[in-house]
Amino acid sequence: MRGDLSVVRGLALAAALVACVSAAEAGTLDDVRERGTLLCGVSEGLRGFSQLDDDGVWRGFDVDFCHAVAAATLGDGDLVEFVPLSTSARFTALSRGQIDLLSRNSTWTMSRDLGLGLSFAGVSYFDGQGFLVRALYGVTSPYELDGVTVCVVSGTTTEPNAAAFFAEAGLQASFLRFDDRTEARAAYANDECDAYTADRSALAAERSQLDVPDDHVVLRDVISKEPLGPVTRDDDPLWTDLVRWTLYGLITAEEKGLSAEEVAGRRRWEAAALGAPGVASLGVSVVALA
Ligand SMILES: N[C@@H](CCC(=O)N[C@@H](CS)C(=O)NCC(=O)O)C(=O)O
Repeated sequence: MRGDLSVVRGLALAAALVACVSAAEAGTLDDVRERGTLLCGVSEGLRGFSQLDDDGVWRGFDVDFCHAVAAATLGDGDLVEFVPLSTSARFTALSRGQIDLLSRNSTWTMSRDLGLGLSFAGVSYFDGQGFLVRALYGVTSPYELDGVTVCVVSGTTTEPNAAAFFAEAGLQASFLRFDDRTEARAAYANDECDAYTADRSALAAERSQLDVPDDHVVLRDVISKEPLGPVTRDDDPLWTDLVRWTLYGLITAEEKGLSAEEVAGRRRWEAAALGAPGVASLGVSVVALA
């Protein structure tokens, strides 16, 4: 995944964005530049999204987005300080300015957007909520889950969604709530609950960490929309724009099949053609792609 998104590092759009934003006042951008690092909030460990590898390096989709924003703001994707945050701490940490950006499998909801003084810069991953159950039950749909106990992580969109689902379906269910995903997984593995509900991407990650993943299935039904994306504070729209256009730049680059190597090649070509490399010429390249 790091390889895929290493497009981030070469992404010339970053430079063009910064060139535009720096002409105006940009509080968070100034803070980031003054500090020399981006403080990026990520999950405490969710395989595929943000996880420390054996060498103590953060890896994953959300982590790579932090690298992209660091490239956009500081010209070096490595200048990131990762701040692992629990589900319940993530938005407060952002509001209090403990981080510059939250890149942590967070669902864009109306109540968060309007009620927390936060902005969602866009959607980086379209997720949806599902259920993980033991294969031996032979269950194929959540509509068969009557009278079950369900493990869930609190402080998420997950429990209210599941409660609404069971109520609408006329099914009985009780919840075992956990602050921490690893505790929820352990409880599920210990048979303390019949099902584990979360975003389906997270369920796939959790399933892969069970002793025998094949003994468990993620049901196909999706009971909610979970548009996940990076989050910023409402009070700095220029910073939000920068984050948003970094995201759009990555999406566009992927659409165009543009890799870091290609960007580097183009950069070398431009340097040779124009006599000097630089932000301005890189900006032209990317604008031409849009
Ligand atoms: N997308 C949902 C759920 C996000 C969430 O935090 N899920 C938990 C449960 S899998 C998680 O990712 N935990 C990661 C961790 O414990 O660090 C939301 O924004 O509320």
